[in-house]
Amino acid sequence: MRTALVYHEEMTAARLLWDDPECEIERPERLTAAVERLQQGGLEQRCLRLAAREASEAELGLVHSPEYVSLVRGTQALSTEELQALSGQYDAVYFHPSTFHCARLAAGAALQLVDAVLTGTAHNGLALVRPPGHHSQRAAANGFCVFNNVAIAARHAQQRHDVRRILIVDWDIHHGQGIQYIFEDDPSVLYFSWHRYEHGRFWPSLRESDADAVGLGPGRGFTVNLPWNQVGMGNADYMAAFLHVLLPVAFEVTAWGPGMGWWEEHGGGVLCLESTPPPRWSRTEPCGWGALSGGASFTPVPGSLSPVPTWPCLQFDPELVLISAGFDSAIGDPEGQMQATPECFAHLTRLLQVLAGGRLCAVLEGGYHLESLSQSVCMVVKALLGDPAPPLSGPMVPRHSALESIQSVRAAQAPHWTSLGQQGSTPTLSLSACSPEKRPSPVSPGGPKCQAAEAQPSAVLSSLLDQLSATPPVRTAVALTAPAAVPVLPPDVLRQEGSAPQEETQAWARLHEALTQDTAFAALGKVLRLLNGILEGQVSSGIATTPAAAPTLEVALRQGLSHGAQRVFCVALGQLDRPPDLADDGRTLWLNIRGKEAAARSTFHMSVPLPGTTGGFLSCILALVLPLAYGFQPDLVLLALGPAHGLQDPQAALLAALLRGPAGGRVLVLVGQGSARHLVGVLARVLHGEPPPSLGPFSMASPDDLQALAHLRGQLEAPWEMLRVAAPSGVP
Ligand code: X5A
Ligand code: ZN
Repeated sequence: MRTALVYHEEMTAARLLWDDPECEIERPERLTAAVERLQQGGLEQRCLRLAAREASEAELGLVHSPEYVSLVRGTQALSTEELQALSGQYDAVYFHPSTFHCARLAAGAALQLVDAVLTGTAHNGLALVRPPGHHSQRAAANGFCVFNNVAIAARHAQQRHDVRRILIVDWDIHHGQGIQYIFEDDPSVLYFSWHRYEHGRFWPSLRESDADAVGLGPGRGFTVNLPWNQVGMGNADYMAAFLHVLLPVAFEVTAWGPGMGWWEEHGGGVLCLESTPPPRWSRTEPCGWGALSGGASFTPVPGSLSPVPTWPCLQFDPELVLISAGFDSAIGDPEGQMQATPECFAHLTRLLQVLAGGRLCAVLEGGYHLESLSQSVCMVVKALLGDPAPPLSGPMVPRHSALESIQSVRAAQAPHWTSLGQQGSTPTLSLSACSPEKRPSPVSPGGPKCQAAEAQPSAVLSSLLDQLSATPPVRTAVALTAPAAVPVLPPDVLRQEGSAPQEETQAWARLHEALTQDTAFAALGKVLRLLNGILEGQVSSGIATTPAAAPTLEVALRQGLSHGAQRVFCVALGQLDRPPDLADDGRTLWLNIRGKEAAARSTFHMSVPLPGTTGGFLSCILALVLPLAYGFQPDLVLLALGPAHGLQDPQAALLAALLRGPAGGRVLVLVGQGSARHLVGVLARVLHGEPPPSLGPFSMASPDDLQALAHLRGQLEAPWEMLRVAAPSGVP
């Protein structure tokens, strides 16, 4: 895992030369503090260090007008008075004689990062830059931003590296209206931004920052705005935004849904198989998907052959992900006034790493609380390096106002993305067996509905220091039963040969007849040893094979609960039943993915059918598995692939990769015998931090699949509020 860190000390040269309370927060110390913290945490040394270069004027011209570039060039020779006068012509901008140089270094750093990642020199990386970029426009500086670093990098990637689809994730707390304007009619760049909005009262107070601004012309649906209408948004709100808005859209490969047209490529044309024209046609150049055939006036006739080859591609599925990584969205920041803790940014990064084969480039934007900024930067770098993300603290209950925002952006985008088609829950009777009153209360602080407490920035920030160093020495271990079934493994994955002590294994084997058999017994010994390594913090995650998946899973669960785990999340695929005599005490959350029925048997025991399509499986992960996992806040995840689990390798890999998130990276995967050894290798690589393999072309969730998920959500969203995609009606 090679992570590039692009930086240049000269970017600290620009500073405010006069009194301006609005601009004084954008200071050189922002960069020095972040870099120093990376060094102290031993993180900088693990990165591939690249010194930033200046972007050329031609490169700046990818986004900015020549007149504007000349104007900024001219500021190098201006007096302080002249600089101040010019700055006053823009909103929240200051110029310094070194601004032109710094801003060219900032854009150049973004370009170098993209070059390193797209040539394979690095897998991912971070550029620490100032001035920031996302507010700047074709011919205007704005909001401390001079050149639009991320937009320039996106255009450069498309022109120089033949990358077509780029996702820009703007998690800065301000709306990057500059990026939005540059790409608003371009379907090849999907721009997602959340921002403090307060119904338009917060800077820059633009109508086009609201959720109903979705892009223009062919770019409709490729601008996704999530306005926060209250301050105080926290980890649960940010995670919900990614799970319920950004990721479904980012993964979507086609917007064809029931009742829409369906085309197939046929030699020189496209055969229309069903009628009903889709809302938009295929992408235009330079995306390389073929020319438009007739635009919006083209009405398909079933059975007819259209004259120009096209391909239905309202899709996303990025080839590169750029993050406008501002940390004014983190706790303590005076601009954002939000509550998300630094480790949240490790989780957001982790979620994005499953896209685009892991080609992820983060470029600094805002972030004005030096301590919060530095820690958040460290968390992103740790995630990029593949280290486990520290568990999220605080109650995982999205705020009412956050759910209203999520609901409104899903509604605004639903015409463009089938995966957002399912709006709020279908009202269902809540679980009678486990109404909130009768439900056993789980061990604090995890589980449903623990009480919200306002996090104190200083306390949160200092406790995080320890976590920077608390990473297990072994990241991934593999324990195999049959030596013949040895998969190809990355070199630093540990091959665990040893077993738990004989007496310990024997004691547990008494639980089940099947565990006393030779190979099952041997496998159990290895599983116990591996699990103990995880529970004691020597190993982060592991995979073990076993011929007796069901009883071995039960032992692993019981051992986990009796050896320090407060809460264990079990995800069981295929024929694996929850042990009937397991206490339903809130310490185990058991999810079966198999069979026919979507059913919540209790708050802590549920099953969902394995969807028939990859798109359905994806929806199941994003809409159900991860919200439950993050809501439960387990300290151990057990993922078991039992007989007839039905998963393709890339699906299993995606699930395992994403399950590294919720429990501090502590995941044990049990693979039943009969699964190909290839699967073990694939799983080992993702647990080790490699990006999961591409899902390939796939069909979106069927209406039945989505119905099953909505049904479960209706049953479960009262206790598991991370499942909500809309604000509950009636309650303010
Ligand atoms: C990059 C960034 C904020 C400008 C705020 C002006 N700009 N009030 O965070
Ligand atoms: Zn900002």
